Amino acid sequence: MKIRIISHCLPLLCALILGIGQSRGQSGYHLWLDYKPLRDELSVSYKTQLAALLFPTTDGTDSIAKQELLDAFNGLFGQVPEQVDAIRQQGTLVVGTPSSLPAMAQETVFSHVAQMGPEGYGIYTATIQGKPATAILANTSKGVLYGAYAFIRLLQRGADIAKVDITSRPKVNLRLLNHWDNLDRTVERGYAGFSLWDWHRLPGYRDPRYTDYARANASIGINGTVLNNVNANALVLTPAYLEKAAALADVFRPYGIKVYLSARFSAPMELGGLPNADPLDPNVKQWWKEKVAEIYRYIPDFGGFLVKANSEGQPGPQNHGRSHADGANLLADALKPHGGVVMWRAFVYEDTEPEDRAKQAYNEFVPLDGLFHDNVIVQVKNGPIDFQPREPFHPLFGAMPKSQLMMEFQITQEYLGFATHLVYLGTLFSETLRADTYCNGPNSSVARVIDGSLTGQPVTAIAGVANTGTAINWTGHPFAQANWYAFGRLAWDPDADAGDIADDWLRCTFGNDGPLVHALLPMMMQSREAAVNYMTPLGLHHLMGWDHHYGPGPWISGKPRADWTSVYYHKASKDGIGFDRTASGSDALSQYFPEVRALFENPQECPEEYLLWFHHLPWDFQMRSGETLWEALCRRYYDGVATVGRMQATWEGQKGRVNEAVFNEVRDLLAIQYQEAVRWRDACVLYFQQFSGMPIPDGLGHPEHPLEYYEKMEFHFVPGI
Ligand code: BDP
Repeated sequence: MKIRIISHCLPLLCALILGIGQSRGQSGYHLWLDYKPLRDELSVSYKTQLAALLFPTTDGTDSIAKQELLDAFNGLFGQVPEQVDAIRQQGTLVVGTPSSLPAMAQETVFSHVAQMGPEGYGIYTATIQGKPATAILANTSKGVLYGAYAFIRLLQRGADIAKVDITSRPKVNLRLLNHWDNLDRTVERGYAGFSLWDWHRLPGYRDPRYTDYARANASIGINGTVLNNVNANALVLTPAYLEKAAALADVFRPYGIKVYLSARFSAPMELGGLPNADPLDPNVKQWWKEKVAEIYRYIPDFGGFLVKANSEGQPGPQNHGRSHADGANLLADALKPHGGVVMWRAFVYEDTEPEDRAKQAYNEFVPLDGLFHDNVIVQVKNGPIDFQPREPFHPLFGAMPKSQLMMEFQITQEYLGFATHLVYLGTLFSETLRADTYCNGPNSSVARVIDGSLTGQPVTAIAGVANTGTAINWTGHPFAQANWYAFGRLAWDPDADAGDIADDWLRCTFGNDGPLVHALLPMMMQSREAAVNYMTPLGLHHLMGWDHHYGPGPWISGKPRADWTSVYYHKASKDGIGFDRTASGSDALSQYFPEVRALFENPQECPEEYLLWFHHLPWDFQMRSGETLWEALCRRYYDGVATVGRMQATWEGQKGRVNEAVFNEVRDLLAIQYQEAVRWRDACVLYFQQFSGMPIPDGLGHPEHPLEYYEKMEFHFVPGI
């Protein structure tokens, strides 16, 4: 009987197993590292050019690089090169450092190595020992690893490797993901499942996925990860959790990735039983000193702490009458002997003060310029409010020349449609990085502030709040992978082009398919502007639903604090809309350098993208297009939705070009995005119409439901809280 049941079930079991296998293969799990076969003619030439591999390995890191090259060659053109220890007459790929290849170190091509620093690499077509070869060279095995991934990317793009001459080194030293992962595995503002860190089974069980995570990050140059939420639980600093964090650090180390932790400022009280956490108290100093020494016993190359202090209820030095500099320096001094850093967040605003929230971080931090110790980096969000679909750059960039400043972007789409909306963030990141602060005259971009080229700051860093989770495709939306990817690439080179990065991502993810890229690249590049338009056009901001931040909520008011409501930010009334941040209003504009002020000061000249961020204007204000402000606002809302409609059509055109599972998933998500975009548009237009008293311009259509319908919508168990 049993046998009969088994034999009956066997086909079903096989189908299930195969189905699961197929679904993982098709799911996007392999990210941009899915080595799909190239066109035949490319394969033929690569087979000849890369017939032999001369790659003496020296440690775990370059061994990973070697295996990755072998896997990539096998996948891309179906050939595993012969491994040799002397250069062939032709067709050899030489990989290594001056010390791993001592017999060749005097060759001309090695002269480039001097410019590469500890993490850079070069890829060259060269003559070595009188023979034509391809070379991937670096100073360190970490550089070799990055070079290997860059070379694979060239192959994935079908590049002509008969003439390559690339030297690349990262412009920013510390390139980190910030995980807002809690110890119970929920992820604050996470939309891709639970935390990747299986704390309960660590350190004993090391999920192979940790290795895949490290590999993905290494492939885009990310070299650090903060494991836990900035709203930190002090428990992460206890031995039980340090042992778990150490296991993760062991997995990540060969991939060049260091582990960091978010530290809770009151930990000396919670864990150490001290009566206070005053940064100037010798007992508190001693506690941190010992705690840090303990951490380094578990994790010898521990990177340091990230701290959210005196912000949104988190404890901090101000609880003890001390400044942010006192707090940061306390931890920095404890870390200093071990080589660790403190990333001290500037995302602060008073609990009580009714001052424009956009001004508060600047007011708090600028007076502290010059007081931070040299292993402190002040971590500043891209804009002065909070990761909105569009914000001007944060006025702190360029305003603290005697301090080290770093960038914090949000990769997870808290305010940009969660993991449901296709919104490519490369353009958002790049817009901020390229913005000119004028702190040192023209060409003082935010990128140049954070890469140290303006200030000479020795420690440079950039962080992105991660969008990864246990979702089989890592990020929930297949296209959200592009945001992780773009973050890494821009962290390496903040001046890189967001379009080139998207092009790379498309080719590496979906195969090197020209027509597909031709169709999808413009779609990606327009996607963020579409989201801005259907959510918060013309400089509006903070219009989202209460607390969970899902969907529109321009009507949110009457909450415990004004600056957590929408009405505080849009200030819509019969006389107009927008937040006056000029001298006649909050004067936040005065925090920028004069050239930037001049750009935004006059509503007639202010770029329309930022108009209502800086100005409160009447509904009949004349836009440059000749429309009234009300008409322009409506048009933007409708344009945003229309763009999503076009994105759907573009995607439909890719049927058969991407695997079916991903095709269907993106198609269905775009349909949800369209519905949600319509809801944003209709809710906002109707809400603002109460004040403008003007009709929706002809030809745009009319919302399906009355405003009340949208206001009454309730959503339960929204992810991310
Ligand atoms: C806000 C998020 C909140 C974070 C906070 C932060 O809504 O969950 O804790 O930022 O950055 O955007 O600390």
